[in-house]
Amino acid sequence: MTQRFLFALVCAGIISARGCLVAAEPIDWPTLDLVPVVTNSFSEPTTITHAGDGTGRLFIEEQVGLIWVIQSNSVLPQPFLDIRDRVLSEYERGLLGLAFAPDYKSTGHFYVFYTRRPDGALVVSRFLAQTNTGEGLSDTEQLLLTNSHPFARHNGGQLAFGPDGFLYIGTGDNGALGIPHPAQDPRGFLGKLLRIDVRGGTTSYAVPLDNPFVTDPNYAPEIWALGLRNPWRFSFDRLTGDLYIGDVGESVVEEIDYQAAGSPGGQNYGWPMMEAIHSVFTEGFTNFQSLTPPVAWYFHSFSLAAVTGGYIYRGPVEPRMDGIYFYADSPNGWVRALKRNGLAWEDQVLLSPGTIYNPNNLTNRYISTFGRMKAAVFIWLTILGDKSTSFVIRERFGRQHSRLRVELLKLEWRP
Ligand SMILES: [Ca+2]
Repeated sequence: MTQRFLFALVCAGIISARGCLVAAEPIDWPTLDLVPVVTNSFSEPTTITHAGDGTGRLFIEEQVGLIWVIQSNSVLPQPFLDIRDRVLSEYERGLLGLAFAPDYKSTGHFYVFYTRRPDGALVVSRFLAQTNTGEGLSDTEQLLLTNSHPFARHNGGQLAFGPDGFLYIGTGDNGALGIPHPAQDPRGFLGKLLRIDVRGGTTSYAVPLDNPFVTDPNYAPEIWALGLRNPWRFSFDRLTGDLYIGDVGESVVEEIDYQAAGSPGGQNYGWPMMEAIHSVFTEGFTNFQSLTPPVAWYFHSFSLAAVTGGYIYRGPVEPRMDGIYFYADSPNGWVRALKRNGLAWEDQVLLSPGTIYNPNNLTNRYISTFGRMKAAVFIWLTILGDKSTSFVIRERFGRQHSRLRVELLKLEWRP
């Protein structure tokens, strides 16, 4: 590894950002509160999103294969979609992603990511919602993409439409080493960010002509970026179109990857050769300059840690909240803020486990996922009843501990 690359890595990080670049004015970080949205408890929530149709509905996806609707702060009695008959839900597997088409209001199209029965393969499908009732129709499934995924770990699962109107899909590396490693295999879909064009709505999908590897016969043309381990939540800044990826680390470091709006794609985020500035499996690999390091990372001496990627807050009301990327560590229960300040990235823990919303004064909780609707950012907080088996959610997905409550909370600022 070259000195220059090392310097670039260190300067991009949280700890040394101020030391490497001349920072702008210090960031005036907000003081956060967490406000309950509904009193209902949910089971293994994986996704919080909205349809962009102006109805104000929040959609809550449960790992087992259900999608619920929250409207006016109450949960509707009937699920929006029930596909438990085809979802394999165990460990990290299940119904993991949901994205509504940008033209959902006129087409009724929405997309889900799940692991299927019985083999656990990754599936991305299109469904149709009934326009009069707004109910998703489970018998309208149109399979777009599948990929074998023999192990239960590292499925990825995020779906999101980019500002370019294309559907982005985050896949995990399957949790097993191999040659080539899945995340570096140019032909395979695992450990990648994929980008497809589903706008036709009738054919399965098309590959955008400006995908980075579309003319390279060695690559699957759907690949937008590679070298990811388990991108548990990526999101676009709805103002700028910048992309943030929370990539769950092995046992030492967790990271946030970044891609500026207008990027041509093709980034290699480094797994399994590197994670953050930490070398992992480098045998036979020398081209470290070709890797894109994260913009933020945190080391942990404890083995239980897993980043949960979140969202950028954009809203006119509170300037201190604007432009902050909120993310979390699921088993450690804190909420963290990342913000670009001039050329530097600054990072701050805004809610530590000691101050997090915790009416029962329990110490064991995790944050499984984030959501956003307009000028609001939401999190799931799971409060557990026992501490001894507090596995990382993506490692065990809550199958081995008793939980007292799973709460949907909104991030608010204290004036
Ligand atoms: Ca990486």
